[in-house]
Amino acid sequence: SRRPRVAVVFGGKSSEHGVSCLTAREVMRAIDTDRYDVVPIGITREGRWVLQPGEPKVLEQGGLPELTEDGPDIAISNDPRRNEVVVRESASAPASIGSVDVVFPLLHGPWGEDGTLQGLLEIAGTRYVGAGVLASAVGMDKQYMKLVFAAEGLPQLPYVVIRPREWKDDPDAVRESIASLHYPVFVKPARAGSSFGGSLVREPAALSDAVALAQEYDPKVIVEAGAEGAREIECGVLEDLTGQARASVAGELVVAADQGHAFYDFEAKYLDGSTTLRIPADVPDDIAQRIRGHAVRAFEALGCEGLSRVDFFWLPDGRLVINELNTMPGFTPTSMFPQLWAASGLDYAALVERLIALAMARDTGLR
Ligand code: G1L
Repeated sequence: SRRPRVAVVFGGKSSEHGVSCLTAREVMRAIDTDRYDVVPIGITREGRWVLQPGEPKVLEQGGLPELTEDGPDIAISNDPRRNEVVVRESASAPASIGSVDVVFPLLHGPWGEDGTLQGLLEIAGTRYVGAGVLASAVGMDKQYMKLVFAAEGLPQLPYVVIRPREWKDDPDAVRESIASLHYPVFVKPARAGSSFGGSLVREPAALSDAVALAQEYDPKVIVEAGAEGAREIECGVLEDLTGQARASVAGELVVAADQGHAFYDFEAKYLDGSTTLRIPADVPDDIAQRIRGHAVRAFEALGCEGLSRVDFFWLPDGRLVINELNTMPGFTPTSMFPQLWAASGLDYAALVERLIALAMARDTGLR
């Protein structure tokens, strides 16, 4: 019997194009090619879908993984008898590269994790790794994510949503509700997909600039309580082969204090190496157990599939609150999610294998 074909889709129009290429390289390296055929599909920064020729490993230019724009364009067939990813060799006569059994979407932001790519794959009848349409869309929108957490009874910090009209018509009322969160606050685009457009606001005078910045990324803006002095603890959730959601050990993001960063600053967190992972997190057992329980509840409340990383704040006053859930967490071998599972006994290759197996076992057309 032929090997199942796994299409890895990566790159994309988002600011995390490069991260996505890097992640795709690692995922493709980890896929056991005795068991699966890998079909690399790149999405250019302009949004063109391009088949990546040759060995996935060739995908490298000047030390950094980069995708090739020279390959043939890709289109997804919506023929329900074929469910194929097809190559459009000329616009009028698409040529098939054969059917693809599973798509591994490694994309951030627009088209990637907001449910739209997932919807396209649903229509094509193609199985894919990770969250479906609804969970992806909810996981992308901080307002709706918080509504679902609240309905599930998960503890969280208060927040305020700012829509453009409210901000224009009655800024004083908006400012008043923000003041009740107590400064400092975080001001962020509601559907960010990354940390861009967010800022820490220490005083009311700095609010207008922060809202204007966030609105450049999303007209809907969310303001969150600042969680001063909180420790940030994260937990991985992964389905086992029976479809039961399981929690990893908890891990802590430790941001070096003395580097002059606004805390939870994007740069500190991802770019300059001043953040380290402490796995397992050095927290009391009952805190770790509550985190793991809440993580699974959050996963199920959103209707996630496959995997998620769930992030918490452990506050100086002892309260534990959920911050957010990420349906597409950082996924290089050194990222938090794979490291959490490595510490829980599942290495990177086994993780990738599990995700593909879960996707292959799914029904299509029944959601
Ligand atoms: F497909 C999975 F497994 F659901 C999946 C997809 C995407 C896991 C993790 C990611 N992450 C990324 O694609 C990214 C964080 C590299 C986006 Cl740029």
